[in-house]
Amino acid sequence: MRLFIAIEFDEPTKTNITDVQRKLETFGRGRFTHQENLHLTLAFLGEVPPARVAAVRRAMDRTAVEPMTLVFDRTGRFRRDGGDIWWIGLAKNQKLSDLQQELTKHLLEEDFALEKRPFTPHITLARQVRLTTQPAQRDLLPEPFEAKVDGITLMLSERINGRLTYTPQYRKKRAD
Ligand code: 2AM
Repeated sequence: MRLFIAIEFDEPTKTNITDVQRKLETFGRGRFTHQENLHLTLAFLGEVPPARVAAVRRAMDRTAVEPMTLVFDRTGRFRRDGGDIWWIGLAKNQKLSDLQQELTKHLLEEDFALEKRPFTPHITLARQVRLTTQPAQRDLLPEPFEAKVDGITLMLSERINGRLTYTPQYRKKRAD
């Protein structure tokens, strides 16, 4: 099973993100993330045998999810030969960094091999993007918006009839 742990968003937040996608679309072409797939990845597990799902759940259960508010305040791109990846990013958030670090620690304690690359919180808006004009930040995101974090979700990633589909496997709610 291809698994990752992510923060899901409510519908108003997804609408705010798709508004940014629609603006980006006016500058060129790309493969845009479907609205239902928009999420923020905290940990990417890759291929995991089904028998290890219980260990992932234990790691999630040991991780305290404090109430927090995310602020989306920037857009950017990762340059790629086949077309760039465009993303929306977050203002620095200590609670989010702590959450990601605590989750990572508990996953390592359960013997999951995680990549050691630094955490760059972002939501992928589109891949293989080729733009005819470069937008200014204010063209895509005229003003920041916020989202509350409700919990963390273990997601299964698979292709169903050629469509990338994420299916929640387990949710750990935030502490109240
Ligand atoms: P991306 O959007 O930047 O590609 C499901 O694939 C989720 O896991 C996506 O959020 C994706 O981030 C992330 N992901 C995929 N491969 C990853 C990797 N090797 N390391 C970290 N995150 C990864």
